[in-house]
Amino acid sequence: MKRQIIDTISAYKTIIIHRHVRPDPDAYGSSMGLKGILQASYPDKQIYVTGEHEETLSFLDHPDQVTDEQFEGALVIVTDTANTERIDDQRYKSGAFIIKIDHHPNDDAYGDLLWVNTQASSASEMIYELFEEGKANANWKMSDGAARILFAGIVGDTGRFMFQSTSKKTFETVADLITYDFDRTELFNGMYEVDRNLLHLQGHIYQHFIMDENGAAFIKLPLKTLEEFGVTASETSLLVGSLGNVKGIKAWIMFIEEEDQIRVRLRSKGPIINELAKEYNGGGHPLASGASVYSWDTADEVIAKLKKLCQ
Ligand SMILES: [Mn+2]
Repeated sequence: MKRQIIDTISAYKTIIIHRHVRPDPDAYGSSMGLKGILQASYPDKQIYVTGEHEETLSFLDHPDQVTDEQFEGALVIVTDTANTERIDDQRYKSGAFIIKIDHHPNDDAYGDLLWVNTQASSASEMIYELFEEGKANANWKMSDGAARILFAGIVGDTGRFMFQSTSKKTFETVADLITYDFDRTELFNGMYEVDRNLLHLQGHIYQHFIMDENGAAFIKLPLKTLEEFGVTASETSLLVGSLGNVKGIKAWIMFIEEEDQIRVRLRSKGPIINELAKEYNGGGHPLASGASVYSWDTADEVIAKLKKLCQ
């Protein structure tokens, strides 16, 4: 499969790389890392990364402006994106040939050529594997910038190597990547420095969350609290994981009041919570879900059900 991808790449003059909407470091890492490798390896080809820029990832890189005309006859490569609805820039359809490179379950098997490896820690790790094949067979070259952004993608998707998906291969990959010239300290600062007001709110969450003897916990963040700390409802998504550090916690909910609803963010270390999310206008993964309620009374109902799940 990797050989076929490399042969296909070598046959096209213009290559446009896509990734998923609301990008994370792995989305940027896999798409822009591949772009860097291809630019270094094929100076005569036109290589672009499309999609909307995410401001919080400015320290990594920026996508390109791609015109409709440039899609004509182009090879489209989509990385890190499980299904077509989530592809950023729906013009992917107007490419001449589509390659999917991803590490999520292949429920939506789109594309003319697919390489899906659910064992890979990240799409960035797969791009490095593709590079190794290209290096051996097609004289592919790595750039320092590509190594930097692939490293960021792997660090992001493995939660700094803490998640189960981190393998021997992951460590071998980053062992190679750090031999290139980039500043890891600067990179980690970009990834993990947090605005002061958000940290103050995190302190508030640690001080005021409520947990029962079975490890069911919650925190309510009404509008006035968000205003007091100068944090927007969407920014609070960065804090949902914080309570995971609490000793003995099993599952938790962060309630965030918005103008027209109360957003319910559920997380778990064991009890399955997406069924509960589904009961309240939501859904998601078994251990990470979201829902919406429209009163604090209903919020209390969700808390009661979470407590049952943790018994
Ligand atoms: Mn990913």
